[in-house]
Amino acid sequence: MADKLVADKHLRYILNLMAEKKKESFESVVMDHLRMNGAYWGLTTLALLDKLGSVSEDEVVSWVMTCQHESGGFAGNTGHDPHVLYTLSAVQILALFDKLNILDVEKVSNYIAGLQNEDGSFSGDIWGEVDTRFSYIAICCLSILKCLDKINVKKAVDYIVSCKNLDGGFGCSPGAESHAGQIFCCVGALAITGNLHRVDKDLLGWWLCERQDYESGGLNGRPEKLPDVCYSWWVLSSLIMIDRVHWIEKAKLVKFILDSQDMDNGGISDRPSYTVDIFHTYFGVAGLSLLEYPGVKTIDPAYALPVHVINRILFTK
Ligand code: GRG
Repeated sequence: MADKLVADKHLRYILNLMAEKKKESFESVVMDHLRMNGAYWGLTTLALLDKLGSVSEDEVVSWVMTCQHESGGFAGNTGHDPHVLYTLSAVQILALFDKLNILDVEKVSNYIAGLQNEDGSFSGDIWGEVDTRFSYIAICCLSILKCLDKINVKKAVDYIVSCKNLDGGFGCSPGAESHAGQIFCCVGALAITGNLHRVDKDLLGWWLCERQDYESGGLNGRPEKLPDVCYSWWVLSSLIMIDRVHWIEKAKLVKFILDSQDMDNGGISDRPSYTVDIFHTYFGVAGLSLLEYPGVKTIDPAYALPVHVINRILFTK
């Protein structure tokens, strides 16, 4: 049982994972193809703990740039293929370090805009898979780069709304089951584009607050599934964006996240007693940030970056 966030242990865990000597570890090897996402999860956790200064900015930024392709998109690692999933993480990492100025914004934004389809949806890369995750990524990325005018926002929004279900939630495509991860994407994209009035807030808020497991306090991603720390992010951020976060029991959720920490070696896992990983470490700390846990910096629920970073980007020229 844990009664506090062991921030120093999480810092050690993340720094070890990023260090060269750990490149052969199991977690490192299975993450090889999505290292860009892993870097975003680890670095944003550090930023929320006010420890971003513990890593070499030059090293990270130059590695990020080695992952960019001629098309303008970024890959998950050096020598891999580009995809919007990694392009958003690359842009977010540069934003964390206040280094967006080194980007060829024209090139990156053309890559993303070129993936919009006739019906307003977005493909993730040249191979064409369509998913509301990619709609969110395109909108979030282009908003950070101040290039939303490069896409047809109205069509993008109408497509997202076409993925809304009778239960108030959203799926990955029209008619697909509501899932908290996709709900974050759809609500986030609607928030960024000023279209939250197209969400049925009470209906969706009810579906989202029903994700809380009464016993453990943790949240799941859809009915009948196990609670998982990462939904502290996907569900809570959505509830905050639609102004219904007071519909869950915050103290119980804080306890669930704290109980999922590895108190000896740092890191946070899916749920108490499971094995930690960087994904759950990030979404656990990000969840605590949304829960206003003391000592954790505030994260923006739509952009998934610290509020001070978003303010720097959106409110400066
Ligand atoms: C910048 C935060 C951020 C996100 C970028 C990639 C993306 C946009 C969003 C992903 C949203 C999503 C679908 C999250 C869910 C991830 C997850 C834990 C899926 C597991 O699904 P199942 O079916 O698990 O394996 P359940 O919990 O339903 O049993």
